[in-house]
This record gives sequence, structure tokens and C-alpha cells, in this order.
Amino acid sequence: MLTLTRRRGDVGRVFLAGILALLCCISPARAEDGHDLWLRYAPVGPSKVEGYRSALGNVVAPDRTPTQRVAREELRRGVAGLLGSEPRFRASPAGDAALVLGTPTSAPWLAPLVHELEGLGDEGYLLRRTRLDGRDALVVAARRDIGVLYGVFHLLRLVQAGASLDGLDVSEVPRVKLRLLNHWDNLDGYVERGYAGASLWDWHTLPGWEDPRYTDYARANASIGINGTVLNNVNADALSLSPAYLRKAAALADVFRPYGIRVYLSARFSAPMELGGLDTADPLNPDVRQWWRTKAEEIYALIPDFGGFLVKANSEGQPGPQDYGRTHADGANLLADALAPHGGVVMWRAFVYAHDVPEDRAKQAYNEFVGLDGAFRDNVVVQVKNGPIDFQPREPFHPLFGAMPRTPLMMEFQITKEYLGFATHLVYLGPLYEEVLRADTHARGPGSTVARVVDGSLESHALSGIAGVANIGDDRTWSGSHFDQANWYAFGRLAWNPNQSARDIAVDWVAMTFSPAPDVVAPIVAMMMGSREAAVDYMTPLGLHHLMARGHHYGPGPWVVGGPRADWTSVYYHRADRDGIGFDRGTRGSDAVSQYAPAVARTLDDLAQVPDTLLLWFHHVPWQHRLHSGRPLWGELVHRYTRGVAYVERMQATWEGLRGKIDAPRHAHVAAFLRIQRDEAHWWRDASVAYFQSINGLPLPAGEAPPPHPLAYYQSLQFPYAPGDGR
Ligand code: GCW
Repeated sequence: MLTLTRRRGDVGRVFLAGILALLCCISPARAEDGHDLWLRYAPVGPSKVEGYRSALGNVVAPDRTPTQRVAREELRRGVAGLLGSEPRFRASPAGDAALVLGTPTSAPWLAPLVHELEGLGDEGYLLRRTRLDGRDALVVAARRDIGVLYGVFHLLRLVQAGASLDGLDVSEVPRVKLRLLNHWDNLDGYVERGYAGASLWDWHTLPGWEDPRYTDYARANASIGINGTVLNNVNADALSLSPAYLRKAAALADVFRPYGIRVYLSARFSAPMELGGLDTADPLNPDVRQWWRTKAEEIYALIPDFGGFLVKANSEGQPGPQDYGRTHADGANLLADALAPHGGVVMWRAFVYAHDVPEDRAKQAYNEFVGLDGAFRDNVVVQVKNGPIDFQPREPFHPLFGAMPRTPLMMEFQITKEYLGFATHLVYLGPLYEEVLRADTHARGPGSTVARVVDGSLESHALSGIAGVANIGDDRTWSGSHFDQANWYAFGRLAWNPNQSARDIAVDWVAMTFSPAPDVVAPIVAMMMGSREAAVDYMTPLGLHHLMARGHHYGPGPWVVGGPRADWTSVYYHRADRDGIGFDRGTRGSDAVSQYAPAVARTLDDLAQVPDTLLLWFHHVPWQHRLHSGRPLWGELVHRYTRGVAYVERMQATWEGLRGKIDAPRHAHVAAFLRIQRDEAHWWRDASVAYFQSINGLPLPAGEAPPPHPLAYYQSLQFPYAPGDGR
């Protein structure tokens, strides 16, 4: 009996194994965990292999420098994965058609292109189907090795998307000089506002152990043109500048260098006291100035291409020049002078506000900085968040953009979704970035977009930059979820060229991350494109802002009141009472509108013209006020909360329809996160409706479901270990 059972079991197992093997072969998608990001290099369809092989099968690529070697290796990896066989590397393009990589110096066959390449700067590249020595060739050419690497990634992207290489003729030049990630990573491995696990940097084992993930991080960033990374939190620990930690940073810099990525550090303004034993950090004190000069020399001895410092000063408790009665310009210039001999830059943050200033918080950064225009050294960039408050689901563009013509202003976006549902909500940030970059400041008349301020073209600045607060950690997916990878990706692509379309970028990302099949790309892109607006709807519609729970910002907290400072409460921002809701920032209110150029200010100030999307940001409005939809404000508000939830339910249905077209593990992961998002979108809607109804006493509009719990229930929820909280 026993033997028989065992035999039956064996037969069963063999049968099961057979079925599984069969399923693996016929399954449209291999099982994946997302770790390969958009660089999966999954096989192209059989019908395409031959065509691509004739263009990419024979490669001529130099391998003398580290960057040449990584370009060559990336190409090898890509071709092997996509086409199923290794390319043949050859010494010269003689013979069959070839793919030729290089610069006119590293690949002499490209000499005829030398003049054309001149206009591409240090990082641009050319992809072209052409004839070299009378033979068909595909060239990836640039003035510098790094341009060639960028070109290789572009070429592989085209193949991943299934694009034709016939007649290829593309030239690309980045429009922005500094394209940086900002890591808010602490030295103990905790990531402030991080939802993707612990820091990728294992400071303890550095510099002895260089985790291979550091290389993959560099590959991923180079593939989207990111050329710098600030390793540590802006709430900085002075220890990052100590000799031991500088050696660790230098090890990372060594890994990143071949990929064109420079290392930067957040500098704590009081480091001369904490590390140097001085009794002041006054920027005009000669000992302090000497301390920073010596520190810069020490850093450059270890990291010859060190990028520079990022500084958060006199904001949220951080030390700064104002502690000594000096200005932000004095502080920035102190560091700029220390770095200048070595070619480093200072990115001085404008995220500055003080709770003891009885002024609308949205106005404070502008008030602090606008008068300092022209007072900064040439190697200083002022880094400005996209909006005047703090990375909310929607904000108007920051009024400093366009208001400091003599100072290069760098954009700071948040990629990590502190206020947008953490990693579990599917919110594609491409449309948010695009909305801000395309906004017209009118600083020099119509067409003075934020993108033109940031890329330096509006005022002809040599320095320009875009930074994104990273969403990267040690999670297998890198970003905490599969779809959050798209935000890292879109950030990089827009930093390269802020005029690109968020939709086009999403198309590329989906093709590379999931599949180029149109019946996969179209529904996913459609779902992504509306996802940010949906989050605005279920969290903070019509210009509401800063209504998240206190501290960790997880979930709704429109009732948050009291505590150490008014501008860290929700009631400060929504100002709801029995009669109406919204923050009056018009000319009769806080007058924040007047910080914008007159053409913009007029529109925002006028209740009839202000877009509904920013209504309650700029106006305090009666609950009965009619909106463009014809609904009264209260009806519109509830309508939008409900609409946001419904969108998430539609995303679930779309995703369900993709079952079988996406590999099972990733499909299940996304489906589970969408369920969390749906529940939390409901929670946001219900808690907000219950709260505002308790204030205005109005009945729910017809057809709207009442919140399932009383307000007190929502207010009682506590999440003491919600991730990412500042500490
Ligand atoms: O968005 C807020 C965050 C803080 C952060 C701060 C800043 C690094 O809640 O955690 O601190 O902004 O940007 O400095």
C-alpha cells in the first residue's frame, strides 16, 4: 500500500513537472521580480530577430577606457538578451555591415563626423544609419565616451520597444547640465521619506565591499541620463564629511565614475564646529572659511571629480548662516569659494520657512530669496521645490521660478511619494512633472516656461539643474513597487529634456518594463496617465493641500490641529468653517498671488479665471459657490473624492484584464498593491467627507454614499510605525 502510494506520488510529481515545464514554455511572460528594472532585455519577437541581428550582430567598439568598456558590455548584454545570441566584436568595420561605437578619437572611422559631433557637447550623441568606407553601418557616435554610453542605452531602448532601425538618424543633447538624484539616506541606513526599504548604501561595509547593486544602480541611472547623486540626507549628519565617511563615498564614486555619475554630499552647515572643534560656523569667520577650504582639498584628494555640496540651512531646525545674522547668500558663497578651485558647485536649497514668521508659509521662500538675486557666486545654484509648500499632489509652480533672473535655479522634484500614497499607490508622476515644467511664468512674456527657467535658456545661464528626491532602497524592486520605477525613469528622461511628453516616456517605460505588445502598452499607459489626477481627487481635490496625517503623512488628517507649529497643521491650510473653505492667497488675502508675474497673478486672483484645480489654494470660497461644472463647491468636492476612488477601481479592472500578459509574480504584486490603494482611496474619501461634513453640516449630494464610520473612528486611527517618518 505504502509503495503504491509512493509510486502514485512519483507519477503525480512527474506529471506536474511536465505540466509546469509546458506552461513555462507557452507562458507569454517569464516570471520576474522587477529587479532588472527597464533593462530586462527580454527577447524580441522571433519575426524581428533577423532584422535586428543584421544591424547589431557585428560590433566595432573600443575598450580602452572604463566607460568604453561599460558601453561595450552593456551592448553585449542587451544584444544577447534581446536577440538570443552574443554579438561578434571585431577590430574594424571592414567586411559585413557593422555597428560602430565610439568617438572620433576612439574609433577613427568616425572621423568624418567630427564637425557634426561638435554641436553635441560633452554628453550628446548621434545614432545614425550611414555608410562608412562604402559599407552599411549603424553608428553610435559622440565627442566623449559618456555620450557613446548614453547612445548605446538609447539604441537598446529602441530595440526593446520594437522600433525599426531603418534610416535611423537621431541626435540628442541634454538640455540640463546637472541631472541629479537626492538621497535622503541617513548614515544608519534609514531613509527619510523612503518606502523602498533601507538605504542602498551599506556604509558599514564600505569602502571594503562594493555591492554589485551599486553598479546596477549606476547602469540604471546612466540609461536615463542621470549624471550625479547626492548620497546623504539634506538633514545632514556632519559625519558624512569625516575622513572615514569620505573614503566610503570615494568608493561609491569609483563605482559610478565609468557611468558618468558624480558624487555629491549634503553638507551640514555647522560641520566646522562638530568636526573641526571651532566654536562658530559663522560664514564670515576666517577660521570657518579656512576649515571649509581644507575640507574641500581633502575631499578632492579622495574624489577628484567630486560634484559639490547640497545644503539645507535654516529650515526645519537645520543650522545655517542666519544663526549668525548672515544671509543665505553668505552661507552659499562660503562653500562656493571653498569648492571653486576644484570646479565644484553648491546647490543651496530654497525650502526655507519659519514658524515664528507670521506670514503665509507659501510666501516665505520667495520673500527670503528674491532679494538675494545676483548675490550668489557663479558656482551656486538655488534649488527650489516645484511648488511653494511641499511636494503636494498638486501645487502651483513655485513663484521663485522666473523671479530670480540673475541666479540659476534648479528644480527639486520628489520621486519618492511622501504625499502621494507611499509605494503602494500607483501614481505616475510624469504628468505632475510635465505640468510644472510646462507652466508659464510669464517672466519674460508668454512662453517663459518653468522648463526654460530650469534649463537655463530663459536667462542664458551656463549652470542648470534638476534634482529628484530618490525613491530607491534595498527592496528587490528598488523603488518599493513595480510602478514606482516609472517615476525614477520619467524623472531621468525629463531631466535630460524637460520638454518631453510624460505619455511618450510612459510608452517607452511600459514597453521595456512589461512588453512592447500594443495590447499591453495601451491599457497600462492609459491607466498611468490618469493616476496622478485620481490621487489628487481622492486626497486633496480642487487645490486643497497638506491634509495628510501628522508626521509620517500616511493617510488623511484634515483635522490635524495644535502641536508645535501652526504651519504643520491641516487646519492652517484648508481653513474650513461653516461658511466656506480654502486659503485666501488673493490680493485681499495673504497676497501670495502677487509673487507671480502680473499676467499669472491676475488669473490666479480672479475667482472666475483661476483654474478649478487650484481654486482652494488661492481662494476661500463659500460651500455654495458654483464651479465650472455647474455643481456647488460642496457637491463638486464630494464628486471628486468619489471619482478618485472609482478611477482606482477601474485601474484594478484594467490590471485584471492583463492577467496572462504580464508574468504572474509581478501581476500579483501590482494587483495586491492596487487593492491596498483602493482601500486607502476609500479611506481618504470617507474620512475627508466625514470631516468636512462635520464642519459645514451640509447633507451629502444625492447619490453619494455616506462614510461607513463616524468621524471619530477615522480620527482615532494611529500608525506609529508608518515608514519614512523624519527623525
Ligand atoms: O517634505 C518635507 C519632509 C521632510 C524633509 C523636508 C525637506 C528632508 O517632510 O522629511 O526633510 O521636506 O525637504 O527638507
